[in-house]
Amino acid sequence: MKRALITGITGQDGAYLAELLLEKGYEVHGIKRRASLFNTDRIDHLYEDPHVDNRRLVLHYGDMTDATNLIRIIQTVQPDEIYNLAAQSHVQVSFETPEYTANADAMGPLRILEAIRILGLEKKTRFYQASTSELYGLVQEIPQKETTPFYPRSPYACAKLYAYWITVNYREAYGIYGCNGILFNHESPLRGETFVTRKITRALARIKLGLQDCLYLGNLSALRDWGHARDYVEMQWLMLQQPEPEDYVIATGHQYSVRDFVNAAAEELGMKISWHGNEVDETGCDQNGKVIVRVDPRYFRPTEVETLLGDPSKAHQKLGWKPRTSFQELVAEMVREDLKSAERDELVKKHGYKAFDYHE
Ligand code: NDP
Ligand code: GDR
Repeated sequence: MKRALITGITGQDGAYLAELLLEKGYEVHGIKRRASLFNTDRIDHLYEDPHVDNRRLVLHYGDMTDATNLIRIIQTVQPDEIYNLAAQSHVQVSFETPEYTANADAMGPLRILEAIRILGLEKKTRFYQASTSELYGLVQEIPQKETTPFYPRSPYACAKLYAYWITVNYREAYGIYGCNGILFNHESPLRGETFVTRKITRALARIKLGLQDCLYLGNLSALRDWGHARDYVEMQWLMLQQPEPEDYVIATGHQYSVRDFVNAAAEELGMKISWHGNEVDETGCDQNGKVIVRVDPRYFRPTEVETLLGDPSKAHQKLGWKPRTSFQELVAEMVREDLKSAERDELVKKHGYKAFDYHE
């Protein structure tokens, strides 16, 4: 039985990847941060009682900022594959916490690669690094592929740039099987609520049911290549099954604006939005002329990534990978799930309880 270690197992990708690897018969170990709440919602359906023998899902407390902890876990688990998904993954937040972001997102992968060396696992343990289309930042070529030059535009992207190159360097210097998956934005019903897609589907579902009045957004014209996380974790696994380690772009090859995403989500809910004003004071009105979307400049970034569009030809040609979920299917699934949770909140409210109502 193969053994995998996933950092960031409580995140969106971690949950989908853990599910995939368990289906494939792996013993899956995950690193989870200590928090004041359980914070395992995304993997609760996979949870196994720690008192049961022969578990195939094991969680370890750990943190990307603690090298001793990472070495000890890797020594105990002796993994065949490490998927390094843990990161402070929010671009806007990285402007507020740049040093912590560098510690977790740049030094974290270095700590794991060093642990592999210190423990003499260079020939045993394969390493996947969650690299990102944010590396392209101020884009130098459209569409972006493996050979497109990088130009990072945030502390997050700068930290991920170090992580990308240290993975390449340890591959070349020490023969470690290390790969970078350069993944473009991927979403799902498990997406964190403060990323733009989930923020939109969650808010519109709540507006539809009268639980919220307005959705506040930043740059509506930003263009992204959005895929489904379920399709993308398959590629993370495939990358580690090849005879030679290589880096791959994972994307759909299709691009939409944030405004397009709002329109598509609204349409799923039977709403139609008309847009007025310009980019700093734009509003979106429903069929009755009520403003339900507003631009709030607090969500503008000090340096923005205006456009991203990936070329996944290498993944297709070498690994036979193609995304399965279309943009419309992705939006529909996210809206469907957020409508269900809005309906739960509506019920709770009807019975006199206060429903969760936090917006960011
Ligand atoms: P999430 O933000 O959903 O998950 C991040 C995970 O990392 C969570 O489990 C989080 O734990 C954990 N984590 C954060 N900081 C630490 C730390 N210091 N120590 C240990 N664990 C930590 O991200 P996604 O699942 O969306 O993304 C997975 C990876 O892929 C990330 O590295 C991200 O940067 C990268 N990426 C994502 C893309 C996307 O579109 N989703 C695209 C390209 C790259 P907790 O639950 O406790 O917060
Ligand atoms: P991104 O995702 O920065 O691409 O990083 P996000 O969904 O945060 O932003 C996408 C685009 O939408 C614009 N935007 C807003 N963004 C947020 N979060 N909130 C808003 O209200 C809002 N309004 C407009 C942003 O300015 C941006 O242009 C994600 C993360 O998952 C990274 O970890 C990953 O590396 C990249 O995708 C690829």
